Amino acid sequence: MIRVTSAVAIFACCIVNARTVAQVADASTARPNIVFIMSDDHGKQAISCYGATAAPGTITTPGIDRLAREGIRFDRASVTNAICGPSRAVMLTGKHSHANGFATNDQKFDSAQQTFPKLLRAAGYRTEVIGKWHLESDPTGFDHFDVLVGQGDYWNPTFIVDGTRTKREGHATDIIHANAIERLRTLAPAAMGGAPFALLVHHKAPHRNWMPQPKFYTLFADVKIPEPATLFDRWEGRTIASSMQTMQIDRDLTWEYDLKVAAGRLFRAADGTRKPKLDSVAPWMVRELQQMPGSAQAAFEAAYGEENAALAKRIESLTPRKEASWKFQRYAKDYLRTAQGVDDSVGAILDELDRLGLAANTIVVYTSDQGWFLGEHGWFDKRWMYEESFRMPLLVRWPGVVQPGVTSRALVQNLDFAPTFLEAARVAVPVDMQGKSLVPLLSEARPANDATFRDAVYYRFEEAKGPHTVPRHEGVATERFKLIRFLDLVDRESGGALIEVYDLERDPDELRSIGNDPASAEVRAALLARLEELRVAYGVESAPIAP
Ligand code: SGN
Ligand code: CA
Repeated sequence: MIRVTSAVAIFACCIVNARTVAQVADASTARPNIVFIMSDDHGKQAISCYGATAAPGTITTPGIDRLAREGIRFDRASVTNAICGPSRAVMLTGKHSHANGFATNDQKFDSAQQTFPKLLRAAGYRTEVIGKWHLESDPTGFDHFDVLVGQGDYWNPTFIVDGTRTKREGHATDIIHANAIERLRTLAPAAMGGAPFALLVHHKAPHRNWMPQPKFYTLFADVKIPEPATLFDRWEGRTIASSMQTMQIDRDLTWEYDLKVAAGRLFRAADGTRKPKLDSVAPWMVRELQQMPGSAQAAFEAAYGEENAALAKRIESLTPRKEASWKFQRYAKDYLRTAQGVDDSVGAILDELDRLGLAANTIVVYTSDQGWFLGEHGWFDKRWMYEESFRMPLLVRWPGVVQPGVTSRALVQNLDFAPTFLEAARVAVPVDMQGKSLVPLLSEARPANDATFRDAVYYRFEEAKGPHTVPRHEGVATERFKLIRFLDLVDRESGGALIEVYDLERDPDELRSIGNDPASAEVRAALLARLEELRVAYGVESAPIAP
């Protein structure tokens, strides 16, 4: 690791040549600023530089696309644990969940531990975080923090500003964005003078319950979002694991909270089959809707009222499949509308960096705390190691270092953020960090480094008792294959854990596990062996199962 050395000290040595001195002097005064923008639950299917596969040609995300044009787009980036708090803990520490101690959303992050913001701060960076935090303990290692309480509300949310609670009026995306701009303006003069900063901007959107800013209420009103081919998936060809979830669009979305339909008025309570799931709408869920200011409620009624009334007329005659299609449209549009606000924010942050003269010496990252199911396999939510939630968007712009418009298929993870930012800031990466710096993938030597960066990644989801009832699992993914082992589900035949194996080249949608195919026995054994190696390398406890 390169140490930041003052030009004066180097001159004193007299032995180095003039060119080296000039380079070091330049570099030492110009450590890059870092603007890390992370949203909550933004899948690549909803981003146009990734093809916007959910609705090609309909979804446009010019803000994020600009980062792809001017920087690098990672196509196979993945998380180590596809859930909010744990993903954030991994990002901060550069360690897997079991090593940083925060594996499920109901835990409390040990804020005394080492994080990259603390190390940057010790090295002279000014560090700040704004927006969603969701780690239960207050942020540490930041000169300034302004974060949402817990999940945070969309409307009139309460923030914790350097330890003090403050309720603000308005929509979370607007408030967090305005804060980001205000912080950039405040930080710019010192940064231009050579005092770098790291600003973490964490949007709440497009998290459930997908409440858009009113300016997006009518976006996509006249289009039909294509239904994913697997919207009515019943998970044949896989283990029973998929059927255990409660994240189905047809069954588990609630009328009021998720779909924003006044179900109480729509349905006859006496009708058993049509009875709204009112009992599953917790009071705090309803509160989110009630918190909407009057003007937003009026705009909402104007935009959604007619469609809701039309549904009310038809609902008795809708087949379950048609009802699911209706739910999908409402859900997908609200999700995309909410995500549009994030893209606007990204674009405006890039514009502001230009205006402030900071763009040339600032690394900008866009990512999400994990991916998302936008109807694929019939689901909303995340958690699974399946592609949609396992992969997240990742774009990095670093003028002068990253060549504009390149892409990478390297197996990078959110585990790698911490070492990357440290190396970029020329701070030594502690040996106990488990990620790898992405800096070698950002330079001109990238193509050669891509292939050798990492041959396999380790994944582990622990929150079996949380919402959506996804069973605990761990797994290994290589360039071509993926093995998922369900930790608490027993294979009756072998007596071992249930295992799924996918050939991502032949079966990119993961529709048929080849885990028990005799012809794939070698692949399965090799993946299990690699899984075991990774468990040892990362210090994962508990006995492995026999192959
Ligand atoms: C809440 C959501 C779930 C979501 C988890 C985790 N329910 O419980 O749908 O999976 O958060 O999300 S909701 O009623 O709040 O909408 S995470 O982003 O924090 O991991
Ligand atoms: Ca999330």
